[in-house]
Amino acid sequence: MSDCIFCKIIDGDIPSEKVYEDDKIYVFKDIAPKTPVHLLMIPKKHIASLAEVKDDDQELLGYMMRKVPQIAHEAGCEKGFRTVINTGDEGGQEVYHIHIHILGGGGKMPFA
Ligand code: DGP
Repeated sequence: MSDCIFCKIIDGDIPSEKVYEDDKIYVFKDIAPKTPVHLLMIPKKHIASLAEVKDDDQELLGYMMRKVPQIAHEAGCEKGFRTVINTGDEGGQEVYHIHIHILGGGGKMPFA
């Protein structure tokens, strides 16, 4: 998706603070962190939102869920973390490339 800012982050056209990358996913620090640890996990495949996930994407989404605890732990969320997926205009979604917020590190816990 040429006009997607998260696709541009994956491609390196927009700078980001990467914390993890493999062939399927990219994880980076949120530009406006709500908690001491606030990461965004995105698939390299452009999927606009959770509402756009297809049957073929189930394995990828499962892979992301399996990676979340590992990456949260490595980021310092040993005592727990919150995951948030905002979906659609009324779900508070601002960027239409599906992403999982990973929030933790202490302090007041927002919804994101
Ligand atoms: P959401 O409302 O769920 O679509 O959250 C989008 C998040 O993406 C929001 O917390 C801010 C973050 N964000 C938006 N643009 C950028 C960017 O260019 N770089 C980084 N690191 N984060 C961004």
